[in-house]
Amino acid sequence: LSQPLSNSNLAQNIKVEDDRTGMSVETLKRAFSDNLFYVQGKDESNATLHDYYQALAFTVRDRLLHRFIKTGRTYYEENVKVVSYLSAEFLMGRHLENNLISLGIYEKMRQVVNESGLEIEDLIEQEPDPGLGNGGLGRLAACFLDSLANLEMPAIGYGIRYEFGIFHQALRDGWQAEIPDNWLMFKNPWEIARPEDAVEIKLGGHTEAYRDEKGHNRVSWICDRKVKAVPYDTPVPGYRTNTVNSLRLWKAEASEEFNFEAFNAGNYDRAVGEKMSSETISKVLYPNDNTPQGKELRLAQQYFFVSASLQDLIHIHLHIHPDLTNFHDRAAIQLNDTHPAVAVAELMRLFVDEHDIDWDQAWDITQKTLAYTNHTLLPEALERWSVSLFSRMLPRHIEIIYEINHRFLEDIRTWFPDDEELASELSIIEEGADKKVRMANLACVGSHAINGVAALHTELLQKYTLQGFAKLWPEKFFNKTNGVTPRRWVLLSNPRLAKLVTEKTQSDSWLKNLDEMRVLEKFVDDADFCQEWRDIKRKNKITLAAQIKKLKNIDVNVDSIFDVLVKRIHEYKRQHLMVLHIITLYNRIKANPNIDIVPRTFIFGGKAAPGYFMAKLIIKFANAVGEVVNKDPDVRGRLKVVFLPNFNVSLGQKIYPAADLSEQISTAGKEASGTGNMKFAMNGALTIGTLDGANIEIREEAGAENFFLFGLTAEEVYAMKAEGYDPMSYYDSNEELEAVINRIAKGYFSYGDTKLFKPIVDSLLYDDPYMLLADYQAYIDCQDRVSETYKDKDKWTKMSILNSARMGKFSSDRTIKEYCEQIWGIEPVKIDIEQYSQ
Ligand code: B1H
Repeated sequence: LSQPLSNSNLAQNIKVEDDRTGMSVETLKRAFSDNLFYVQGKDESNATLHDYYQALAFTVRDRLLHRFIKTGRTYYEENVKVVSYLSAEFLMGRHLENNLISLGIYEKMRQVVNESGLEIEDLIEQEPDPGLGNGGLGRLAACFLDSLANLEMPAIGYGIRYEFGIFHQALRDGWQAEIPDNWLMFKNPWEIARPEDAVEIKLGGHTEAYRDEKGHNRVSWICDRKVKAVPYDTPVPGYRTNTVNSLRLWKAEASEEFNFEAFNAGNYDRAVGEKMSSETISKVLYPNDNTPQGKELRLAQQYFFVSASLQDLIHIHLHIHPDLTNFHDRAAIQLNDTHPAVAVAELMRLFVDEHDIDWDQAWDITQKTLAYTNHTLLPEALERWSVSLFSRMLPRHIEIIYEINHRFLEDIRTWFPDDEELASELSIIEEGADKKVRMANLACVGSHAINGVAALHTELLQKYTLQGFAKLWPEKFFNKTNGVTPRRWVLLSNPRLAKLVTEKTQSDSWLKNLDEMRVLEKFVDDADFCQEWRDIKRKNKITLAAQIKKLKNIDVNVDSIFDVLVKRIHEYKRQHLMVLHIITLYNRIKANPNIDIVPRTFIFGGKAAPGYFMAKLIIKFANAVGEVVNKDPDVRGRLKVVFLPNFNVSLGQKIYPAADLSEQISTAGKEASGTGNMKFAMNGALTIGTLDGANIEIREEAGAENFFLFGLTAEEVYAMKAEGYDPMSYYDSNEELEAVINRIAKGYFSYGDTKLFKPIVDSLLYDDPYMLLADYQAYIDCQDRVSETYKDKDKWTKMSILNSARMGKFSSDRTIKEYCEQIWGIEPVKIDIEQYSQ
């Protein structure tokens, strides 16, 4: 999977050798059995697979630690500027395999494990997939941390150590069932608790004005609750570098002080109750993607991790510097969406109330420090907190927000004297019976940089969602097209492809510079290479087929098109459009059982938010159609439908490399970027997609002739909506579509029950907010072109190679370099290990 360290041309600067750091097979072997004995308290006679996993994990962790410690010390001693990535989600995926490849000891460890009569893959499978995120936004944060360490950039990730991550999805009778994800049940070998760095977080209460000894008017916040935030650090290594950055996640615990008070008052019950209610703050990840949950506890989570992280940063700064006036020169803080946007108010509170900096200077430092990434165009996804809830929980912050808003609107009224409409559009407070704090407006006003996550998305943000701000401060706006890490998404998930690329490029440096994959272009007419390329895809499909057999007991044809749609379930992502295509093909077969059809395996995966009725019904719909299609003898195995349960990072690693066709079929203008689209294309899948999000840029890079494009453009969608969109007219004028809808409506996929899928049918016919019917025929025609093309093996192979070869732009390394240069002002820092080990 990866070359031994000594053979790598990237590893020359890693030279450390002692009992806990040594990389020789002999040392690794000794460490492995030592850890089994002394950490797990087991030996070969009674160790479980999980014990072996733990022993292996600790063996690897030991080898990260000196780099980890040295990295932190270097940042501190050299007093460098560090970027903090604040995110409510980090969807890291399994650590063990990634850490093995980062250190370059995968093959040696395989040997060590084999000598114990075990397979390293079986131990890797023992690690729970840490699901501390919902989907693309959380996974992006993880790819960014990987790239930051790979590029040797000083960085820290700050988030929440949820005790329960995203739920485990089971499918029962085709319906989603949610099972709690108790990922910390066994010890987590990758985290190190740092209780000595705990900070106090205040909540609730009221504020009081007072005059300080210098005669200044000040405000103090008298809270009615305190919780303790305890940090847990997880090492984040770069690929073959000495840099090991930190992901610092906060766990909520009862504050000793408050507990003690209740306890002393003889109120043991209250003390215990308080402890439990404090700990609920970091108990569970809210499982919504692209729709915020306006729950009190969610706001508490946001404030909790933001306050803890900012206090931590200020504390570190004051260790080195006499005051905070140069804070922005040493810290860049990125807000991953508005989930941490309360940072604007909290940083002001810390500066003004706690550190006695005057308002204007505090505001200047705040703006220079913060930057905001927007991830969505869906209006319903923009976070707005009710002022009354906000005031109850954060009474000082609401005052600060009103003050920020007051000063901001005064400026607006000076610059645009007669434009009250502009003032009310830009106001951080939405007026009305139930006043709201608009978190996106707060983030825009408090940041020096605002960015979207793909070219189209940034354009639409400036034109619509944030147009007032874009007109006011055009210089604040940036586009930073997303990317994904080729370490996890090519090397780890597709070792066969990685090996071929390394052979052909005669180096593994493409993993650090994905543009080097372009070299593959020169092999597109090399018949042997093309055969190798097909063999790899086929082997990956066989591996996935085995997984499908294991999980679903369905036999699939590995020579069929693996047509894949995996992502969170959402109406705008249009999973049900793919189901309409399946039914279309099914109808063609039913009408003419001998019809010539290119065999397809339709693979779905994705979780629905537990409270999202339509999304859950779409899961049931895909499963119900699959059940009918899979068992109909007329189909003769030419179509198979598989819904893989519990799509997550580790399942993704098995799916992307086995896909022939990547479905990226959101309504144009709805998907901010997408990142799965990039993972598929890197692994040689061809995309069928709309002109949405990063699809547009993927098509530009791959070449229009290597991309299956269909559907309305974003502008056409808006225009059609403005004119009055009538989905029924498509149904009335398209026989194939009519037959599809009728089959659903008549209960063919629901044992005659015409009610079950009525919400889907009605939504499509009478409303169709995501315009499936408008795009239906274009999609079907495009799918017919896909099938035709697939018959021409040489052509398909060539298109596949060119897709992989041309995805260099979508390495998160490129994205991170742009953020570092244009937004954060961060530069690489070399970590010298030799010096440390003496
Ligand atoms: C994305 C979210 C999101 N955009 C709210 N917005 C959440 C919003 O728990 N919440 O409240 C959770 C997630 N997630 C995704 O971000 C976009 O839909 C993708 O298009 C994009 O690729 C990804 C990363 O930028």
